[in-house]
Amino acid sequence: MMTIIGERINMTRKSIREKVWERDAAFVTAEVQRQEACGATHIDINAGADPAREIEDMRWLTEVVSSATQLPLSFDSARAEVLRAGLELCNRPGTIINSTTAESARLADTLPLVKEFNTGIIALTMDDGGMAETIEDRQRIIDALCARMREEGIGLERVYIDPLVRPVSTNPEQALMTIAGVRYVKTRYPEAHTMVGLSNVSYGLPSRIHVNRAFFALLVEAGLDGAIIDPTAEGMMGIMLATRALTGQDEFCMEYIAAARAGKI
Ligand code: THG
Repeated sequence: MMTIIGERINMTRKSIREKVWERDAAFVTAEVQRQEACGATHIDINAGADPAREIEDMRWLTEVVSSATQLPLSFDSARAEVLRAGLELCNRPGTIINSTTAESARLADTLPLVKEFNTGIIALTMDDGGMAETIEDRQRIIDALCARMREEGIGLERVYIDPLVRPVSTNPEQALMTIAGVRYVKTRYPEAHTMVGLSNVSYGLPSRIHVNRAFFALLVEAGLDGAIIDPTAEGMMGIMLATRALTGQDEFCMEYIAAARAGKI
């Protein structure tokens, strides 16, 4: 099964930000339950609108989201104290820390949390030199991340490598390089997982949903096994499940059929 992290509880979205600051629990609850009904396996929480309020917003969101669903959460922040605030309130089996990078300060902050709370961890292909640009950058950073996780005793089955999705409108090679990153993880570190924040790919383009869906299909063919998406977006779960069936990743189309019967697609 694919890991599908529902991305809608993200305070960089204006509509969510306003509702959270109004402490509108009913609105947030409905957003969570809609994502779950469409097949999310995790709910991402990103409270990163105002750094001065991020901890208290993360606490409030964690309480509301964890009351709305039994799904495990994905705590989305670059700040360890914010991640800790969420983890102290809800740490179900399957919980994911989103995210760390290969930057030395970020690893030093987040890996102790991964061990203390026994969570999964999403690791972005960035290091002290910045964001990975080329395929070689991505491979080098993936190697460094996996080596560090092993040294720390963090099994790669808990690690989700995110080879960074960049807008295809700014560089025509970016989408292909993300796909190559997924293939590299799958061949070189088969126990590890892969994860992408899919919608960045269509940033700056009109009718973004087509680009998102096509990219999802290509990534799934390459072996992607996790994605941060809006599972309520038209056709997203359908194209993922269809691509898995068509590429031998869903024996007898069991997952496809189950999702259709459950009204998810
Ligand atoms: N990798 C990892 N985590 C991530 C990302 C990633 N977390 C954040 C982000 N990228 C994925 N989450 C979202 C959440 C919401 C939106 C996009 C990505 C979103 N965007 C709309 C847009 O881009 O136009 C609308 C914004 C709005 O409503 O204001 O909704 O890559 N590990």
